Amino acid sequence: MSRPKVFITRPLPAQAVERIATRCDVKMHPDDAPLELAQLAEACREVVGLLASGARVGAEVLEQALHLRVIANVGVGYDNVDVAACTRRGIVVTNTPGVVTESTADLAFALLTAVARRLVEGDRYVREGHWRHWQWGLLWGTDLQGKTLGLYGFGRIGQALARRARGFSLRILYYSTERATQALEEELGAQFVDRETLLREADFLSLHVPLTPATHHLIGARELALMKPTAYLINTARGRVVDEAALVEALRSNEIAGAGLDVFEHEPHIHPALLALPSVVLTPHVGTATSETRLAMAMLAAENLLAVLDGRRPPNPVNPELFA
Ligand code: 8YV
Repeated sequence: MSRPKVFITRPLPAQAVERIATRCDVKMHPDDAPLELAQLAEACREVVGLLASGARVGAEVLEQALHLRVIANVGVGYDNVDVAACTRRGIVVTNTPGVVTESTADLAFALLTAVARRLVEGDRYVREGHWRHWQWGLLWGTDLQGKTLGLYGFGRIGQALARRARGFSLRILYYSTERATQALEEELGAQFVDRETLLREADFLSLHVPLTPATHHLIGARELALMKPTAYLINTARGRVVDEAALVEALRSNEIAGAGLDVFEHEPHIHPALLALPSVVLTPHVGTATSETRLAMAMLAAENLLAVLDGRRPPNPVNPELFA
């Protein structure tokens, strides 16, 4: 019997590729860069399995991928895949929850401390040779102790951020469409509040929701206007959850104090005003970019892919209705 054909959209760790290659014929895009749509569609024509990392898999690709049985997305967010179309076609889509949690929460907390203590401004000040003598009034930031962290979304990553924040004596509020159990709220010292209270009371508002039609521009002019003028927005979720033009306006007019952003509305394009604002810390979508996490993501995606090709239920299906 011929071995199943699999395509991998960018070079992934050898361990994961070798694991798949034990059972499948593997082709892999050799560059750590996105494929053109037509290239991806062409590459998917004969395959039954696709390991998608940072690749947009929409109608154009699916139309040509007539043999495809599984798309194993290397990432927890799967807004890059047209899941509804896959479900209609019986194509299983999987993601990699769990393994991304701690590194993403680490980055969210790093952005939080970076904006609070003006880390990047300080670094630039030193490198550019402005430091002549110690100054009492130089680069004052804000304490974390006693401040309020507002978590918009309270899934795995939001909860992991709450764990970190506890150690820094932040007060923790959260809003989520689903309220956590009392036991978890007590364990994390997190209080459930309504959306408006969260926006009004947060000194640091951190976003932890997936991108869906319901969360597109969840944070816009109205929400930003409710926030404190001393508050910071932290986004390690998805750029399109925030109306970036409204954010720029809010920052320019001092409606909020600053932002720590790892994701952007039109990545890799960033609104030019954000680049010019010293109160904003920017990173290039690196929430999961650690050697440990990226390996774990690739291995989990490989397990998901192989499970489907073996006719088993994968650990992380995002369209589980296909197994009902
Ligand atoms: C990936 C991510 O970098 O897990 C996610 O949802 O955003 C990141 O881990 C992204 O999915 C690109 O592959």
